[in-house]
Amino acid sequence: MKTLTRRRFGKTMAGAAAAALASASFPRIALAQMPAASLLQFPPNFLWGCATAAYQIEGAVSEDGRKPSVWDTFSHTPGKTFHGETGDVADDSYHLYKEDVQLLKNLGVKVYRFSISWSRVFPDGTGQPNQKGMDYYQRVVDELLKNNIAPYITLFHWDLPQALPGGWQSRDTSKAFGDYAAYISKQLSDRVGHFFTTNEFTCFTDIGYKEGRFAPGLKLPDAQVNQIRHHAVLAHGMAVQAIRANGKAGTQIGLAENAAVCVPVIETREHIEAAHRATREENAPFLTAVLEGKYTDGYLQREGANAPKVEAGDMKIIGSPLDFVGLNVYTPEYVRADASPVGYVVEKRQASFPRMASDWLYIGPEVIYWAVRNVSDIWKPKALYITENGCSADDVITADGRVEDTDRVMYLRNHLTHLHRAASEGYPIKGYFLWSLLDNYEWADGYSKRFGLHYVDFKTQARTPKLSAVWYREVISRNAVE
Ligand code: PNW
Repeated sequence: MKTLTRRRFGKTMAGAAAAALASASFPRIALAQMPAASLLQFPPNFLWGCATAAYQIEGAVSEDGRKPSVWDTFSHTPGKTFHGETGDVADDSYHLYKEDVQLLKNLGVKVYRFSISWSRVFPDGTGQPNQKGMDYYQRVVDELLKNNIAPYITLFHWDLPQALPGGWQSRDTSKAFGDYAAYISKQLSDRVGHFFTTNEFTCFTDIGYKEGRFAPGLKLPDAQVNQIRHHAVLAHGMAVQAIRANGKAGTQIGLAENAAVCVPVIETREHIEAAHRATREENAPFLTAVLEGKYTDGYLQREGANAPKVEAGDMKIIGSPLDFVGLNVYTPEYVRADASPVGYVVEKRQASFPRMASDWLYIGPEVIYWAVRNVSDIWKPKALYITENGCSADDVITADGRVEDTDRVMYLRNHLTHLHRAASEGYPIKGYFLWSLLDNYEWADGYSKRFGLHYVDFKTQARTPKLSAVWYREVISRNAVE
């Protein structure tokens, strides 16, 4: 009964959201009035999009045969998340997905990145697929295609099936991930052209198994953490091979990684070279391993006896060639050249360094330029996407339903200005996925941090476009940032 009410209300409100977006309350300036030269034009066919993830938006955690993931278990463990909040309902996108596709359509995006909940499709992680779970993603894909939005699918955005013994501590999980990837690519690659294997290695390895702030909430010693990291990159590689073997020919495969982005303190040759060295070393267990098919000598020396145990053939699997690299870009690391053996130093952040509403979200818009440039210069990927960028803000909704998030617009505008620089210098940047389409379950921060272009009232599920949604629609329609 409660769900029905919420659903009906949500439906009405998605219509209302479209009306608000189109209404005179945010007057549009006629494009003819804008001197074209004042706009930073993106390349033709640049792909503008939004991103979300399953556990953060779907809710319906025990519907149609879904079984728990480690995030269900973790969020239901007292003391682990803000006010004990869980993803049980989240944005109820499991039921409201059609309305959410309309939000995307109203923005004018061409691409949408979302993730599949592994335990919806394989409730036990392996074994028999759950048809009803798979049907949901078929419906989402159909709805997107009907609205001319290309689906870009993430296979794993942290919600590991709880049933898998040992989680990422077990090498069998890597194999299970490959099998799951094979099944999904068989089911969807006729209509889905792009797959991301994993999202952000550190967040489900280090933060989950070493710091304990994310699921499964463990604090294991370094040797075990390094082995977990190895299983994670191995899983990625196994999935790449599984999709190549089972997906339609030409399916594009990559990953979405929040690589450490090393920004040279000053744009001079010595600091740029230091930033390149730092990029390889700071990402050694993850992106560097994936793009080079080996662990750096520096990483192996630093870890010594704690280094991962690598079986014959693993590194080749991990280094399987990719069609593109996806980068989730948030916070810069400022790097300077140094005479030490590694040849660089990562600067400490001053207390006054500006940040957005999440305490880790420091603002340095040039981060997005250097993310693209460092990765391109070092590894020369065929194509790059920004798979996430965006920010939390202390949004306030007025009585008449307006969210004037000028701080988020400032954040986004500045980042896109620096992304424009990367595109205009010829780096192969194909698209940008803004995090996020709508406010959602922000992991351990629960619902206390809002990243959406649409404000969500979590009691009613009403979605309201913020000023940033109106702004992003302008960016997309002009293919330019001001
Ligand atoms: C990413 N940090 O997570 C994730 O891919 C999203 O699911 C998430 O909602 C978004 O960014 C915003 O947080 C991160 O502590 C979470 O540095 C934490 C950190 C970085 C990224």
